[in-house]
Amino acid sequence: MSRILTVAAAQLGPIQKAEGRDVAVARMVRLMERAHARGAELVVFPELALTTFFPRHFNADRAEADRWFESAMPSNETAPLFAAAKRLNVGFHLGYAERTPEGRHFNTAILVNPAGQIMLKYRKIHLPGHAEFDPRRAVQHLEKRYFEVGDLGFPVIRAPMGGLDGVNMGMMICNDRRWPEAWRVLGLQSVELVMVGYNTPSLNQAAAGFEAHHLRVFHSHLSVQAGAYQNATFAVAVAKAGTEDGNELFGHSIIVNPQGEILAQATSWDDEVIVADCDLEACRLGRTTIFAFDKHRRPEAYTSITAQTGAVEPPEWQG
Ligand code: CDT
Repeated sequence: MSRILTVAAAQLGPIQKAEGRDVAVARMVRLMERAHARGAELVVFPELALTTFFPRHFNADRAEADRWFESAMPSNETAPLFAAAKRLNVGFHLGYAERTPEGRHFNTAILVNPAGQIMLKYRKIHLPGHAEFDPRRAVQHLEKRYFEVGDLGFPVIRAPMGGLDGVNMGMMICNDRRWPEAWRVLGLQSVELVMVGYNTPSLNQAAAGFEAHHLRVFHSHLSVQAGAYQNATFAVAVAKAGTEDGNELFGHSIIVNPQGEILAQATSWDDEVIVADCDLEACRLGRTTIFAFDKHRRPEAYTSITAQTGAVEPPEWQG
């Protein structure tokens, strides 16, 4: 019997540095309405969806960056999102910069049900970039300066969503999608839908070697499609897109099925809704055959994955 959840990826066009949360939230409410009109029961927004991607901007005084963070969720500024979810009877996923009451800082995502309850929170674990100003880079990527490494693991929750009594839902954020370990930890919790928001520049600014431009989107899709296939799950990968503060972010948001096929893809670099009917029963084939983890995994051969961080050199052949 099919279990269909209609899911929307609500891609956001650029949010400029000077634009307030009110501008972003109004656009997001409009996207929620458009998604609802197309039958969506769950709307997925990108990473750091309320502001510009501020880690590209250096603040010598770390505290000055606090203006990009949310100390409360919901707040007066984000309350319209929760109200729209209630009015339209849709759930939503939101990425934002979180400042805790203790003054800790995280790159965070939440899953909210139509009643406005936060059902799941994730704090980004694989923080890319650097902590200090890098003069070699044309554009900074200071996630390691502004955020702590997430402390919630990769959580999955089973909860009602849309017309379904229980959906196994998990989250990761942007750079996490490139790490198979993140996907597998979600897979080991029988995830059926992975939500991942991203802000990915169209150009590699690391100035550490040549990377052909077209490979940027390819690597993003490759990672999401492989992660979905190898863990027998649906995945929704949602971008912030377009030219933000003079820097281009690629869009190409996608919804992927457990075979790794793209069901829907955004084509603009602006606000855009894509929708797909996800029959969660389709997760069963992979997880009962080639990726039946309980039958085929060999954790005793994987110990280096948790015991070591960097790669070591192999022994030399003594022929
Ligand atoms: N936001 C984010 O994680 N972006 C990274 C780009 C890293 S470039 C230093 C990504 O993996 O897409």
